[in-house]
Amino acid sequence: MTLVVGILNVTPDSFSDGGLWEGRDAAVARGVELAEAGADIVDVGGESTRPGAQRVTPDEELARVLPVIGALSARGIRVSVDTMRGATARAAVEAGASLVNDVSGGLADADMAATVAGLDVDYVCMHWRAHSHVMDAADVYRDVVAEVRDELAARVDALEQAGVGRDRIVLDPGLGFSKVGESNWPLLANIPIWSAGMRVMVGASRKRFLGMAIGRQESNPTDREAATTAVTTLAVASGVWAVRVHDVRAARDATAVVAAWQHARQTEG
Ligand code: PMM
Repeated sequence: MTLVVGILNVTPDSFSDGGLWEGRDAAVARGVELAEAGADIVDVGGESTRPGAQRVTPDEELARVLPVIGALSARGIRVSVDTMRGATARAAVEAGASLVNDVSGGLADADMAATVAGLDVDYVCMHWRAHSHVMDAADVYRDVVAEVRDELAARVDALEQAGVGRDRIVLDPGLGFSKVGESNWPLLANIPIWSAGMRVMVGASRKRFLGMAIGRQESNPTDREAATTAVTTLAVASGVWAVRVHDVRAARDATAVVAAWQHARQTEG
């Protein structure tokens, strides 16, 4: 059964929920709400990666995420940390996180791979080419599926060399990261080609390319919720390990529908 990962950005500037859960108490309450709505994991991030975003300092990132991770873990909620920094990943795991979600796949911090190798946790290795303030310019592909497959394979090699077990790694196509519009769809439509049999996480929730596909490019991110659920449904039907979403209840409903559909399937003859 596909896991539902609920998004909790403790940031002033994330594209959909930025500024909503900035204070510790508001963030913890939101994390509890996500878990009660059915999130298997709550993904806590302290640094926005929206197109154009600037980096936050390591201290600021830690101050945002650690108290929230500690409080949610203490309530028995499974937490992941959304960070590109090895030091933040280590501190988050010490505070209770059991999954490291690195949108840079280890490229932003040379210490990330060795850090994760020393921690007893799973690691989401996302496809990434450049930091957010320049990533749209890196949306240049001859064959996006082959290039993402090869670039992810290189990251998996580097992680394995640093001591991260292959069975610990989850691959993510990095929808919206160095992929503005059309580049995203071949990755969704061809998951088996680039994922090499490894576990997959998909993070399409409310992103720009969905606005473009439904003909409402300039719309508010929350207006992309039905499109998000459509992608969730198709991703779950294709067997992904996890979907990362803002609206946990909608994703839970989609996973239940796919399960009912697949359960009723008859074999021919
Ligand atoms: N997207 C965002 C942030 N973190 N992590 C993973 N693994 N995959 C994603 O697609 C992803 C991510 C974009 O920002 P958001 O937190 O505002 O959705």
